[in-house]
Amino acid sequence: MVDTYTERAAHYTNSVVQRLFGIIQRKNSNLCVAADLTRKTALLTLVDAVGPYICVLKTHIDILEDFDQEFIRRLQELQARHDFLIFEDRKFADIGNTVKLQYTSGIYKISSWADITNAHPLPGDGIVAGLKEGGLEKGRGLLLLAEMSSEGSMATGSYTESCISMAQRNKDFVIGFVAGRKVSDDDFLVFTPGVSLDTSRDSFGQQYRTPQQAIDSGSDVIIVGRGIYGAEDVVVEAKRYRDAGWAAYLAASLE
Ligand code: 6AU
Repeated sequence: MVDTYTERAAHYTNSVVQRLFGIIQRKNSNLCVAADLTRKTALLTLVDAVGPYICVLKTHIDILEDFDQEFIRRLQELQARHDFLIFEDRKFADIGNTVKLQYTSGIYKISSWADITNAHPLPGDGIVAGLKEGGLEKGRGLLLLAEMSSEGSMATGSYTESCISMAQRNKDFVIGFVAGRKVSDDDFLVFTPGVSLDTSRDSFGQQYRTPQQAIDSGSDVIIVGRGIYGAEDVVVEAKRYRDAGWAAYLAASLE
């Protein structure tokens, strides 16, 4: 039997995690949609449609061709209307001083609107220290990429173990991992990409598992991109993935 989201909320100090568990319970959803669209109107239309069914919206802000600050304002309106967290999938990978600037400055000013972002542990603890300076006071949280869903990923074995140690040293800001399974006994969140009900891979080595397989491996939040935004009816698919993820969670918490 796994602990419920509500039971687990007590183990965390980071306010982002408290907010996330609250949303998951209110909406009965552990679904994160990866909204990998390149035009802001299309993206905002997608978010408005799937918003009621998700706990987290994941962005790749640098693929937007017509980004402006107005987009952020409208995204935040949708966030308030539909009650979800925003996860900017920036995958920072540089030294601390550089990532702090990339996180807080430039065109995107990610730390000013993204509740969660992520980073590769590759550069060592300095990457967390730099991002922490930009995000902790704003109440943000960080996920470390402990594993990747793509074929041939080098984030395995001792690399994954070092990533877990890095998270343990930085529990105030690191809220969990991007990974395919529960990689650590500590109560870190696990966000799992590479989830599809209909496909097992794409042409670039992306590897998919079902929501049930992901949750049974210890995932807390399933990330679905093309399975939802690539569908003819995004609402039907968002509901389908939300229901599949939630049913798998309920079954796991009763087992
Ligand atoms: O469902 P898809 O394959 O259309 O999209 C998966 C999403 C994409 C990737 O950039 C992201 O998940 N992703 C990540 C993340 C979230 O960090 C890590 C990884 O190992 N694999 C992966 O696909 O937006």
